[in-house]
Amino acid sequence: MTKPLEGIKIIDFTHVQAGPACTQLLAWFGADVIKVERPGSGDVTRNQLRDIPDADALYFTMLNSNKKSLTLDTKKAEGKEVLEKLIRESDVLVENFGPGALDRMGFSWERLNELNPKMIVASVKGFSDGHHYDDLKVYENVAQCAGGAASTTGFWDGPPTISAAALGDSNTGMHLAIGILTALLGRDKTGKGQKVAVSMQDSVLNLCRVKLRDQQRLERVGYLEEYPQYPHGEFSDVVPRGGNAGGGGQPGWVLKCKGWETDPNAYIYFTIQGHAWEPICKALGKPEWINDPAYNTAEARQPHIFEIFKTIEAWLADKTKFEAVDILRRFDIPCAPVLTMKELANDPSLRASGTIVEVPHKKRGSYLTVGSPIKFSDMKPQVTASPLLGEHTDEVLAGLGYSQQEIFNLREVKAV
Ligand code: CAO
Repeated sequence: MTKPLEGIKIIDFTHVQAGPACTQLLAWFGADVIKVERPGSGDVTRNQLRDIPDADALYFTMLNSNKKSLTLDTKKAEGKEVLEKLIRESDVLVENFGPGALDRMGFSWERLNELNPKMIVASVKGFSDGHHYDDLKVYENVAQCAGGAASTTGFWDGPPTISAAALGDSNTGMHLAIGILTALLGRDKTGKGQKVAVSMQDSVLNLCRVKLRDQQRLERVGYLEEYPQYPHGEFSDVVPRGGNAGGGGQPGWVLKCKGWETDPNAYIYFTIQGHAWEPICKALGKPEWINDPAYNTAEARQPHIFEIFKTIEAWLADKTKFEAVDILRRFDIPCAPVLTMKELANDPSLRASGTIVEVPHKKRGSYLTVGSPIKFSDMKPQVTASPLLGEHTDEVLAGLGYSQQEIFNLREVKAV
């Protein structure tokens, strides 16, 4: 089956998570992704948090599947020459080095555009160009703080909190992938490449847009009725942390199920969606609440929402999270068990859909990874193992026209 991105050649000058997540996605969809890595060491994540001595760490393998690896010292003249050849033949270069690193290497946007005017140059940085923090190096949690996620996550009586989801890293990579695909479509029309830049701060903020909504509502009316602070608590002039409250106008909370005393994940998320009030009352065995004016509108429920949640918890006390959801789904109530990574790893539905996949690897044996979360009717992305360091160096160099002797010479000077 022909994959949609087949024929698109990508120089993957990325490392750690934000950039690699982007290029991995493009590789799944058929692009020829050549990861350029420093000889001898490669992407730092190959060594980070290793669970098997001498084998690439899962951090690396789970973000670099379906790629080729070319080792190249791009600070050496011989390495630069190879990179220039590759640039002339490629469609996209993706990088997420610290600010200014590519310029210092001699590959500014102007130079890249001169070498290949059709090439799309895609970058991730912590902050956007011209931002007063644009000289900063940034990792995930820094971005979550800078993008508004941390100040609005957690409980009101605790500190700002970081989400486990990679809002700063992989999320930024997904934004970049959209930018690259858009620029490729643009190139079809204009014949020209362009620079695509995404900052981690902007990408986090994009996912926090409902909190910016709340800031403006707060400034206008002085309170936010869907937050637990309403109506009994106090509001300041900034959006508070709302614990596990539902952010979209449907009250919700994480509720205890059978076994919560010993199992830290024996919980469900329960949402009281307006139109589901009647089925909720029926499910809970509380038909008298259906038409009671103290309960039958969202506004009426809010002052005693935690009393309602307590009643639901009493109903949940003899049900596991799975039993509870099996009952509630019959009443069309939006809810889900709080699933652990172990449960997700073994979930038969996720295995069947290709969202959790087992990938054979030359050195590690097989490992689990998250496959494409995007499903197509005409294509099922196949996940293949991440490359060993430099595994495709000879192949890529030969493809660029280098002879065996020239490749040997490049090795002699440690350029590859
Ligand atoms: N050959 C020779 N040199 C190479 C090379 C190669 N193949 N690949 C990289 N390098 C060099 C770069 O030229 C740069 O050198 P100089 O600093 O001397 O110019 C250096 O290696 C890499 O620098 P860096 O700033 O990218 O790396 P770091 O470990 O100091 O910082 C990070 C890491 C992630 C904080 C930084 O890259 C960054 O802020 N990136 C942008 C934001 C981002 O993507 N962050 C998310 C990372 S995922 O959590």
